[in-house]
Amino acid sequence: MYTQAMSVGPQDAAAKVKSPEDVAREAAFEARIDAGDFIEAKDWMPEHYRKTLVRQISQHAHSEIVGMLPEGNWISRAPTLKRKAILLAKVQDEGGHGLYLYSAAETLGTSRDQMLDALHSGKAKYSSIFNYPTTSWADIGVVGWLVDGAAIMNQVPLCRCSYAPYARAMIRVCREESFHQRQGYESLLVMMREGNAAQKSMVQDAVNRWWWPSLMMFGPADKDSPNSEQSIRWGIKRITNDQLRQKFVDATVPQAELLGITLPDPDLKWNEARGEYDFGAIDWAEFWRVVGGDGPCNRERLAARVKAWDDGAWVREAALAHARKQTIKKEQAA
Ligand code: FAQ
Repeated sequence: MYTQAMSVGPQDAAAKVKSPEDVAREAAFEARIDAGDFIEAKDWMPEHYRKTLVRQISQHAHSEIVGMLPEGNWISRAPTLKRKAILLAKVQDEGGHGLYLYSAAETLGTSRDQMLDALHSGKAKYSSIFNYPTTSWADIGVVGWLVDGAAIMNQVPLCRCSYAPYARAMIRVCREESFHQRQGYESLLVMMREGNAAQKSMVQDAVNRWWWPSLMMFGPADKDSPNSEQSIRWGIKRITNDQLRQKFVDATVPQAELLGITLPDPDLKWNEARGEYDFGAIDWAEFWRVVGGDGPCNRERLAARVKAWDDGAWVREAALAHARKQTIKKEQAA
């Protein structure tokens, strides 16, 4: 007997026919998820679970790699040796995060070349936030404070993602992101407490430009998020986009007060009844425009990644030739 399966996703309108074995395997999988089990790479999993993870983890990896560009822009212009060393280490950490995440995605059967092809051809997404320019040194502090702050808020729950290789990668990523957030905040504190009027206004200007894009990082409102319901059901995402955004606002407002800057939202106010901050409407048209490829730096970011890939071809070829030579040597010695 064959059963009609439920739709496998928003994009797969046509129902697929499943064998009785698949139905039984899927029921066992769902029972494991309900019991809070973690899924390993060798375990059976529904195709849509696999695809959802490859999509999310590879987009996350791309975000880390593309995210190196706005900050890399300031390495040669950092104001002191100390700030330069911190920024260098941070950008290098982001590269490392990309590599752990590509490795986690590869355990699902998609090769790194396939993922990078999707990035370079513009098929794959990466976080909207990295399509905004870093126009002053204060942007670097604000990226650490707000962008890494939003990233941690989103990523701590991913340490409990039901797919174990992703969850394990996220533990290390979160430890490093938390250092990143603190160094950003500390550099802003120094500018606000010891800086002159021009430096303070540079911080305020950076906050004005980065606040709303940071709130957009959490993704569309829950009602407009096609993937959330299934991802929450499967324990891939543990907390919804809107809940995480609210937690971020609630955590960030007191930090802004301590810094002595104003967040650019006239509707931002404490709601005593709900025990959280109310905040103004997000410009979702801007968000979708940037996600769709028409943000301030989309073309520049993609071109930089494609160029880096092309320029690195000789390194990959040399590494492969070396690996081949080592294998031949080992075979001859055996
Ligand atoms: N930008 O149904 P949902 C970092 C897309 S790492 C672009 O809600 P989902 C570290 C989404 O992909 C920052 N696209 O989707 C760092 C989907 O399109 P698709 C990255 C976005 O997956 C700091 C569609 O909209 N973090 O910052 C965005 O359930 C400093 C519908 O959305 C991660 O990737 C967006 N902001 O939830 C590095 C964390 N939001 O794929 C350097 C892992 C949504 O169906 C310097 N990812 N979309 O065509 C996640 O938690 C989730 O994937 C969400 C989106 C929450 C991002």
